[in-house]
Amino acid sequence: PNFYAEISRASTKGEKLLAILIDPDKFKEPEAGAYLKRIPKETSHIFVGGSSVAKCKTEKTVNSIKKHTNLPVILFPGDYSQITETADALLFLSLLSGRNPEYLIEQQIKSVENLRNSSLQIIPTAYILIDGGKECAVQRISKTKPIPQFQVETIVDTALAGEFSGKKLIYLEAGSGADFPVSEEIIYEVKKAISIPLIVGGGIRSRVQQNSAYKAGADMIVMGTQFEK
Ligand code: 1GP
Repeated sequence: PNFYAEISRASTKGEKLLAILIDPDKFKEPEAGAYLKRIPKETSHIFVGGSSVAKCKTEKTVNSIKKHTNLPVILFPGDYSQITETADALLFLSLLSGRNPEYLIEQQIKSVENLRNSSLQIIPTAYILIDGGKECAVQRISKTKPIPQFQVETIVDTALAGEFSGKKLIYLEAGSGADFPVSEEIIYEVKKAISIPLIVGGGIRSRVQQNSAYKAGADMIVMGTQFEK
């Protein structure tokens, strides 16, 4: 299946998607079955990735997830070493909110060796880090600043610049474990401006937060921390 086409179709029809994020660094193989049984039944995708993951751990995690679920497994890598062929697709991220060339293009170039002969579906994704109230791992590792939530216009312009550059998805990220998620106003304004699917994640812990992000215009929500607990 073409995983991007499926996301895009859902977005056009107004169907809401839910991705559960699994960090290979925190993943425990013996608990995989029980964990995957407990995720919400409307889960549409499993995202796998983290900010600092030991080599090979991603592949082991993907393999073990695939033993327990048929949901598509999409890589959401913190760096190029987290790319593994055993997943279904790859969010090919560019951190457009930041001004660190390492996460704008260097990591992408380093990944080419692994992707050249790969059958992984590559989905160009504009990754936009927005202030979630505290320093998050993305900020720490990428050494970039998130965009403050009041700078709505900058966020919208960054998302549109991503779309104009050929990105197929916009991902608004408040950071894993954020104190507060991306505001409804930001989601609404970005969704209104773009014509590609919108992913929102970071600090979403409740049904109420989930539903308000959907209502504001998110096509897909990513939840990690809530289910790690
Ligand atoms: C982080 O958007 C994801 O990259 C999910 O964040 O862990 O806060 O759910 P949480």
